[in-house]
Amino acid sequence: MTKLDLAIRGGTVVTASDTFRADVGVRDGRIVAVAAEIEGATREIDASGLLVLPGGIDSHVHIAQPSGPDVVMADDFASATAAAAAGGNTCIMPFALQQRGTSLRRCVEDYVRQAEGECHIDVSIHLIISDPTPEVLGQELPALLKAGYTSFKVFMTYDDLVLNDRQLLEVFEVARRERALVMVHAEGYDAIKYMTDRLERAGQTSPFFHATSRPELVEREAAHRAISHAELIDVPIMIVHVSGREAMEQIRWAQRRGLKVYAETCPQYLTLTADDLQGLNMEGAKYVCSPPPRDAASQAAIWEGLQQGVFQTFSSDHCPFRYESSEGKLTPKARTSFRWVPNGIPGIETRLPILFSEGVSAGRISLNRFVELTSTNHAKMYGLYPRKGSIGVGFDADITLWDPHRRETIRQENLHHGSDYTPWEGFEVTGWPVMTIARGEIVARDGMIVGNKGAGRILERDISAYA
Ligand code: DUC
Ligand code: ZN
Ligand code: ZN
Repeated sequence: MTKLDLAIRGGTVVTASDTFRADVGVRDGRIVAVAAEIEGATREIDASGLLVLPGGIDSHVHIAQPSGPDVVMADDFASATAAAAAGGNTCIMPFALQQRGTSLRRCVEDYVRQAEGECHIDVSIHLIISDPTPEVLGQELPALLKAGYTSFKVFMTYDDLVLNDRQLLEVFEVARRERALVMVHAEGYDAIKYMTDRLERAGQTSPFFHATSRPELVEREAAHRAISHAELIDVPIMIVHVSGREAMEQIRWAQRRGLKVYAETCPQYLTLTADDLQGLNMEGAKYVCSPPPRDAASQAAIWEGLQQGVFQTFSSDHCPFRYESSEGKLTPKARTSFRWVPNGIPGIETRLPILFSEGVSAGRISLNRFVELTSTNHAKMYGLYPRKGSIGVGFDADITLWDPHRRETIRQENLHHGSDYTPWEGFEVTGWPVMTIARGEIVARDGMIVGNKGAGRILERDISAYA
C-alpha cells in the first residue's frame, strides 16, 4: 500500500448519525481510513479541539445567472466558489437558466463553459425551465436528465420565468417519467402582480413594500397548488426557500398524508425580518429577496420545522448583487419602485456559521442535525450520495475543520463574495470553519483561499434518493 496523502488526527468526527473521536486518512482525494489511530501520511493535520465535518454542500445558489436587462450578478464561478470554500463548503449547486425562446441544451452548454477551469471547489448544475416547449419536454430535458442533470427548478412567479398550471403539470409528468427532482419556487404570480400594481398606485414604492406585495398567504397558496399538482401526477417535489409558518404547514400537511413533498429553508428566514427592508433611502434594497423575510413568529416556526424534520435541507439561496451599483440593487429603475429591485441576497459564505451559531451553539439543534441539514441531505436529495455528504471510507475527502468555540463577527471586509455588502454585517457567531479540504487538498485556511482556481470539478449526478 502506498503511504496516505493526508492524515487528520485527533479531531471529533461528526456525521448525520454519529459523533466520535477518530483520525481520518486520505489517499487520491478519497477517504480511505476512519479509525482510532491511522498510519503515517505525507501530510499531517492536527485537528485536536476541532470538529471534523463533511464539507458543506449548498444545493441552492445563483451564480452568473442572467438577471434581466442592465442587471448583473455580483459573482462569477471563481468568486462564488472561493467564498463558498472560505465558508466551509466543498460543493455548490447553481442553476443553468433557460431563457425563453432559447434551447435548454444550449443554455446548459454555455453555462458549463463559463464554469470550466474557474472553480475552487466542486460544482454540480441544476436546470431552470422557463419555456417548456414540446422540443424541450420531449427531447432536451430527458436527454439532459440522463446526462446527469437530475434536478431542475420551476417558478410560479416572475414575468420571465413563471409557468402556468398546465405547464407545471406537463413538466411534473416528465419529472415523474425520468425520476428527476423538481424544485419549486412557490409564490403566486397573479396575486403578487395585483398587490404590486395596487401599492404603486398608492405611491408605496420603497423597497419595504416588496415584502407587503408578497405576503405569506401568497406563498401558502402557491405551495398548496404545487403540492396538489404533484399529488395529481404522483411526483416528488422540493419546495425551496420556505419563509414561514403558512407554507410550512401546507408542507407538513402533505408530508403527514404520505406525499413525497420535501422542503428547504435558508438563513434569512431565521435571522432577518421584513423590518430590515425599512432602511432609509434605498438601504432596504439590501434585504430584498423572494420570498421576503417575515417576522419573529415566522422565525420561530422555521426553527420548529428544522427541529421536527419538515425541512430536509438548509441552503443559502445565494443570489448576489452589488448594492452601490447601477447594475445591482441601485439600478436606476429601482428608485422608482420596489418592482425593479433585483431579488436576492448574498449568503454563500455565512450560511454555515449562522446555522451553527443560532442552531447548535444556541442549543436548538444537535450537531448531527446540523450536518444532515447542511451536507448529508443535500447529497442524498440531489444524487451525490455516497460520493459526498459524509465522513466514511469511500467518500470524497471533502472535510471542514470547525472550531465550535471560536467567536467571530461577520464583516463584509472579511468575505470573498462579489457583493459589496452582507445582510449580516455585525452579526456575532460562535463556531467557525477554520479549514476547508476538498478532495484531499486544502482550499481555505482561516479565511484565506489557498487552493487553486480550476481544482473544482463539474459533477454529473445520479438520480435523487428521494425521487
Ligand atoms: N428565487 C430564488 O430562488 N433566488 C433568488 C430570487 C428568487 O426569486
Ligand atoms: Zn426561487
Ligand atoms: Zn434561489
